[in-house]
Amino acid sequence: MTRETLADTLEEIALLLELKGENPFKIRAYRTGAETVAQFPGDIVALAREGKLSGIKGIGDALQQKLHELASTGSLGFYEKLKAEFPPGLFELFDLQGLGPKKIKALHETLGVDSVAKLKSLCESGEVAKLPGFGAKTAAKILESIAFRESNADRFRLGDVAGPVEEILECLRDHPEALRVEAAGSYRRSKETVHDVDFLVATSRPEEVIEHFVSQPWVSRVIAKGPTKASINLANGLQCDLRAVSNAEFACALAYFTGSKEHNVAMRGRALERGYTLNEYRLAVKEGSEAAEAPVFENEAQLHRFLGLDYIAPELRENTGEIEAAEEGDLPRLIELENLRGTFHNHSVASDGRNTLEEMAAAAIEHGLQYLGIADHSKSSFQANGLDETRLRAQIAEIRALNARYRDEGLKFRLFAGNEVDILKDGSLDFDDDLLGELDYVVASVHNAMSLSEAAMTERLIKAVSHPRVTMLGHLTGRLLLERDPYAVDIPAVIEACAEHGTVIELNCSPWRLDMDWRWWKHAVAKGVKCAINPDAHRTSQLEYLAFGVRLARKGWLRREDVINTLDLAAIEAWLGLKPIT
Ligand code: DGT
Ligand code: CA
Ligand code: ZN
Repeated sequence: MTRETLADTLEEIALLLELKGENPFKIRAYRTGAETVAQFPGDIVALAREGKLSGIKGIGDALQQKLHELASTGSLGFYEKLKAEFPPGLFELFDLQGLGPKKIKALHETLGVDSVAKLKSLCESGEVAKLPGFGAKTAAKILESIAFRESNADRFRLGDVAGPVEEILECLRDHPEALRVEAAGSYRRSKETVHDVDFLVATSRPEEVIEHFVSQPWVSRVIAKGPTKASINLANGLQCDLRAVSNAEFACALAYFTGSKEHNVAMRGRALERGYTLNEYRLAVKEGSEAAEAPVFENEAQLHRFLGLDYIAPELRENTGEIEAAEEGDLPRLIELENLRGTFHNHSVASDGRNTLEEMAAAAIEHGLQYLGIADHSKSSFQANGLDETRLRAQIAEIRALNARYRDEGLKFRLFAGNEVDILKDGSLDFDDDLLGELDYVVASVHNAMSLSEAAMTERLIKAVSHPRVTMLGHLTGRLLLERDPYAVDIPAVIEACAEHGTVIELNCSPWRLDMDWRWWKHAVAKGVKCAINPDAHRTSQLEYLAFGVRLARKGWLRREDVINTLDLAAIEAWLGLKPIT
């Protein structure tokens, strides 16, 4: 049980009570409770477990009971009962962009909307447009977000599949007849979204491993099962395929099923030029060719070498120049998670984060980081509880005091006082230059007015990244994977401006964003732009997002030296123009 689960549960209860039309005071009590739990300076989970919450302002008697039950048993009867009062389809509506609890409540009560399918047909028939507070424009917007959802219905974010995939890998590797097990396909290539996951096992007893695979508790449906392969669905709809091959076939099979298709086609062509055929099982001498017998490859590196190539990391296999580079010995040495020394874009309870500065710092230290940049929202992001000048100055002071304490404790760790400053519609920043100058660094991001024309948006971003106080540009395109398209913007022009002004571009590691897109990094680096790999963590556990960022950075051909937060504390202080804390 974590602080986040406690707070999230209270918040969800508030939402459901709102849908039920309960008394606003009761609803507010849950919201306040959620906030209090999130921001409480001590170990709130232990206090809840031990039933010692009395006297904490913001948590009334009724909530104390519920928090105690949740923390000590892991579930809450009241919450489960409440959820069961609603049709399960209703919860799908929460995922639609631009539909808040108030609108959902109105739709549910007046038109009986209890699923996305029903909402769609009522939008199409014009019923929704007639509702007070909706109108034709809103109905059209809803249809748009439903269409967007449908067009992505069969894709999954990397962040949503990574957990299950690692669990399945572990389970397959546990089988005594499984000699080698890997996940291949787009997952192994670290695509930001995947359609399905392709597992591969080397074994001499395929039936046994296949049986093991299809009989796990997480299998919600067996789509197909044969002697050497099987396909299943997980509860969330993700399809997982398992193929069994012999140990001798494993290297070629792994190369084939990792793809991409375009990469495979080029590799097959290369084999043919040398007198060999290459398929999903082996490299073989082409009929009529004089070429020497091909060996059995133990791993992909041997196969690549045999074809006259350096080993090509899976992330690079998109046929975008990796084969040519491997031939020339020109492949980049890709960045690794262990190379990161700190990170810059993180939130705290001061804006919309879940953890205090101290908790965030402790988590960063646990991750082996030497510095953590705090970049809470600025005042215009009022929906995210953005900080105004007074609160930001107080936070800067709080960070300075914490740093003094870390120094006194002999810790080699520093919090940097930054801010995620809103880029206003005209490209100006949310704070004046004096305040920006008091910060250690500045992340500038767009959070509103996203439907500007491409020309206006490009001008807006160029103006922001040209500002001398802006250190880095946050989530360049504003996309939310499978949810919201990137806004229209001329990316090369923005990269050009960043290069000219020495502004870093963020690779936002949130699995919803992974923005700037991996396809642009090679170009950005060629222009001399540096990358910052930032988790945009809103809670301590989200520092884990760094791993996704590194996967996508590798996909973008980034090396250690291209990423600014691989610099150690002393080097980054120098780079930011800051004096060490002594
Ligand atoms: P996904 O699942 O759409 O996210 O993307 P992938 O790349 O995982 O594609 P998938 O699952 O259809 O196939 C896995 C790999 O198998 C793919 O990356 C390359 C290989 N493959 C599949 N079909 C073909 C094909 O027609 N030709 C060649 N050369 N390779 C293929
Ligand atoms: Ca796949
Ligand atoms: Zn942001």
